[in-house]
Amino acid sequence: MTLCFATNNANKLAEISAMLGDQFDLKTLQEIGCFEEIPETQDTIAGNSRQKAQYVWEHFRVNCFADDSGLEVDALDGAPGVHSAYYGGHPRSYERNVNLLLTNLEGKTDRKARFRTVITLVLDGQYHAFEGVAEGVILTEPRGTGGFGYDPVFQPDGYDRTFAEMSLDEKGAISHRRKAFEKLIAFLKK
Ligand code: ITT
Repeated sequence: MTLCFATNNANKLAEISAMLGDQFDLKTLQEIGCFEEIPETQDTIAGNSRQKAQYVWEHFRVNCFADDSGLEVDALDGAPGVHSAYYGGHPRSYERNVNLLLTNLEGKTDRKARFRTVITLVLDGQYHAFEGVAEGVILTEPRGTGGFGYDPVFQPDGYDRTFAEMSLDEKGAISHRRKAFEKLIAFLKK
């Protein structure tokens, strides 16, 4: 079956094609002729993931899936959430995002947070959503150099290291994205 993954992120594409195996003919956006920037204007992570998948289906009539992720912090009423990528302003900067997060959490004792990924799959016009969550806490200062984004300040529950202090494989085994992808793959292989 031909399936497009609506992302321009090469790391995500490599990871998912390894998980999918050769049962699926995975196409990039470029391979289906989509060179434009796909709008992400919804106010939820689930909404944005659906908007991206719907865009590809409606403009190209290709079965596809799209993901969207973000960090939700309890003491900030779920922020940065859908705004995770540009929390610290434009152009996007992981460092500014982390600094603003730590500033906004100064003096707060509730440090609970989670990364959430939602994947939307469109198969012949039918929509299916798959969610993955990684629960943890936000530290008071960054630790580690691996990963990306908020990884240096996010310590998953049950660990005494941040995502940025883990190897790619270690983070990959417990990440929000992995959990959502596993649900997608179980559904596709059914
Ligand atoms: P796309 O091009 O595929 O949209 P992206 O970098 O915008 O890639 P996401 O939509 O998946 O990535 O995530 C939005 C933001 O949430 C991202 O820029 C990070 O700041 C943060 N984020 C998501 N997953 C993360 C992770 O595993 N570790 C740290 N930060 C993460």
